Amino acid sequence: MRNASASRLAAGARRRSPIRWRSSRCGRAVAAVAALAIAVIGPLAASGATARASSAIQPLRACGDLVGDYGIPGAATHVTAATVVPAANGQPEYCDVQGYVEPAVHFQLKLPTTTFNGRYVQYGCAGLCGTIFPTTFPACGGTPGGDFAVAATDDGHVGKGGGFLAILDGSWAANDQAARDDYFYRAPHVVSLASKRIIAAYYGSPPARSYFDGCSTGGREGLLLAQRYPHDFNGIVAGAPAAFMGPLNGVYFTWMVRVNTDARGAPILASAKLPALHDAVMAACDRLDGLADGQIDDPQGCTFDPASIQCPAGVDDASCLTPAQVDVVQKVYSGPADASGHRLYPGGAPRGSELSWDGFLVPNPQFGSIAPLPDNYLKYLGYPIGAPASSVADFKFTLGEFNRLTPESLKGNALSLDLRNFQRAGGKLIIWQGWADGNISVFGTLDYYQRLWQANGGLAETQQWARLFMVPTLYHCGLGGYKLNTFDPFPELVDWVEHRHAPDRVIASDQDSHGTVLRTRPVFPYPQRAAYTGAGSIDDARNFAPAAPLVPPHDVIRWAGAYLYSIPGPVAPS
Ligand SMILES: [Ca+2]
Repeated sequence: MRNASASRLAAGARRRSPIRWRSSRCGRAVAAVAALAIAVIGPLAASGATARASSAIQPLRACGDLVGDYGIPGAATHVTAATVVPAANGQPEYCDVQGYVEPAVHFQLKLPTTTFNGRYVQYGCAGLCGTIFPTTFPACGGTPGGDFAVAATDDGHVGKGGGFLAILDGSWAANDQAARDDYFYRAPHVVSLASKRIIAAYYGSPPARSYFDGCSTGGREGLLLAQRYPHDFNGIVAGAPAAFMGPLNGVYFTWMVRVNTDARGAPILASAKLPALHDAVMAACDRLDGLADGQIDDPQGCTFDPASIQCPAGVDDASCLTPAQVDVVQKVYSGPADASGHRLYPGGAPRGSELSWDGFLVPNPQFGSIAPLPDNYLKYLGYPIGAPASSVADFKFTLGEFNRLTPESLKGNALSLDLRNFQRAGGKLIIWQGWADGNISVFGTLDYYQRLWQANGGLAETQQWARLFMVPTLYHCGLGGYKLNTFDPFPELVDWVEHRHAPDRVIASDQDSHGTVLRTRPVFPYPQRAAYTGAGSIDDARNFAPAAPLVPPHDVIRWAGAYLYSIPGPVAPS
């Protein structure tokens, strides 16, 4: 009962899950690339954090005593269970707190019993949420990690199917505006209030530092928290943010499914075609960044035309594309538009991302496709309750239908450019995304970031508190990549918040299934690029230096939703 799209969308949550295929970067990658990273960028946050491990904060009361009611204004909270879980598998002993914020925002909060150092991290969810993904403790400091209290939430509802299937279900939202609002904008905020209150009850004071780390929907939540609840978190990681609520879930995903569906409902482009397509893109564009190294560092310079591998008449094999398949690929690259060419989303899939389309817009016989997510969104969440709904099969790509999604979309969009209160509060924001993300368009993230710095005093000024890292070859939320496949800027965020060391690079790596590092590369704050120094291994990050972009960024895109950036969404009453 797996679904590739769901699991890819859940990648942000899985990054912290004990069931994921690799352990959290905060532990593993610090170990894996520590020597390299220290050589390149100096000691990580780990050094300072380790020093504090000896001053761990001890609980004031028994774990089980946390069960009860907490009268938090606007966030009445009930802890229904609190039990001690012994240390195991590199995780410290902790008090496992389970509860909910009224009406139904369920959460799990893990409180280390002997290693807490005053830090709190809350993880984002994925897709339409509806389940609490398992969490692990980041090991940025303490031994064996666990100096953070960690929490996660289902965002206020339980999705059908459980696990990864739950995040595709929207039926809970059909007639429940409160549940919609919890998903759109309330749940992560009220869980932060509840967690801080419970932490204070357990240890005697609320956390000294609070962090949020999410990807995909979790990335949307991260941006939204910085915009609407600027005092909840000191530092936020927003990966591959699903910031365009209606335009993404209602239009973009629907487009990706529909352009690849023929009149009989069958897919036009099949999985078997993707390797040849990707190989052709690489042959055309790998060298554009100056190195033929199996990675396209920045696909913006790549203008590969899929017509260049069109099959001869009468041929349809894995080495080439039929004219209909060429048309699909062109529409996937260009992104949603109406019949007149008006963009209904700021971009499409980047060149280089082709292999990650399998199980997303290209149905995989074993894993399915993304289709259930936009279908559930259009049927159950996308329109005001009582208004006519739509579906993937019926949606019309018109400006009228686009605008009909706006009233509900505004509640969940994370597109405001006014982050002044977050900035004034000293908040630090890291946005990141893989350049080969075939699920959520990188061009929307770039569009938002340029609008953000243009509205906040320019790029250099904005980089004092908000930085973007674009990671070559990485897929959605770091669930693999065609070369570099591992990236996690969370330790750098902690270092930024606690030591005012603004991250001037984050190391990405290519790791095999055993965790062996095959390549490291620095990722510099966008729009800087990594340039080979000309000496030493191209698999070693030390041999790359920051350089100006080959072409200055012009990332603002003219599209139908440009008016959305100036409309702040609602906040939860307190
Ligand atoms: Ca290259």
